Amino acid sequence: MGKKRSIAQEECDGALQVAVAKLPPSASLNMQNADVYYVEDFIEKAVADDWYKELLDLDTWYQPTLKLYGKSVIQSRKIAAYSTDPNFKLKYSGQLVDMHYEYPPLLRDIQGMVEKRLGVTFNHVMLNLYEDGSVYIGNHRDNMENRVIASLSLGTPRTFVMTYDPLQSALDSSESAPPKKRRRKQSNAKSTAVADQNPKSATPNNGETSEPAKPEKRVWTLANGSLVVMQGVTQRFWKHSIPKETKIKGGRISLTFRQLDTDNVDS
Ligand SMILES: O=C(O)CCC(=O)C(=O)O
Repeated sequence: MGKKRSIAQEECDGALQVAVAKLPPSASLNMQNADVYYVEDFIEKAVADDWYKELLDLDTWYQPTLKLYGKSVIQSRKIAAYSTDPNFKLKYSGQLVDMHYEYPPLLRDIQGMVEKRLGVTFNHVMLNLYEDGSVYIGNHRDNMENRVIASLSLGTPRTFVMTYDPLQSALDSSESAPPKKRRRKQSNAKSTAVADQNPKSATPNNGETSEPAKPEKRVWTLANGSLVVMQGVTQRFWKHSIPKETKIKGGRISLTFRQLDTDNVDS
């Protein structure tokens, strides 16, 4: 087993702040206790369409069976997983992921392009296939050992929801000041943030009424060809999801590039 460093140690030596350097400050979503970026036009739509079609033909897609409350459930999303290390293993919901070592040429090129543009390297990519709007991913947080996650969207736009839901341990170790005030529109994502768009997802209660505080949410549409980067302490404080949107008939593929700790096999 490899030694685990605390999040505080990682923050101190700056190891978590790896993708920021090459992203424009305007891409930052300025969320409290998070380091999240959104670039709507990371790649051209025509290119994204071509890549979507080619990746759809991969012969490595499969629908994992997950264990939920002791029952076997087939996940609605198909996935395909690749790693840069032939010995690399990963568990997802307790099940070993069907990991492939040799990247197909297109995937290798895409990862190389993302790495160059962000100034970071990745050792793993998980592709998620949402065949239509009935396919979704529930509210979850990624493995805390993920230092940086970059997610490229291809195909039909889907809604992305981030919900403030800090782990107690994160709150205990956080010496952070009161939440940052949300700044007005610095990127396209902010202009569609739910607080502006959807009255149901209210901002936190200011303590002046008797209503319970609602969790803070950020909601925006992941465009065809867009990139989301989540890094640093984000996973400790926020969950994320792609909800069902049954009216959507088109498909989407996300490519989630990660820097996983090779000593840690749980996703
Ligand atoms: O498809 C996406 O953009 C999100 C995927 C995701 O949440 C994950 O792989 O953890």
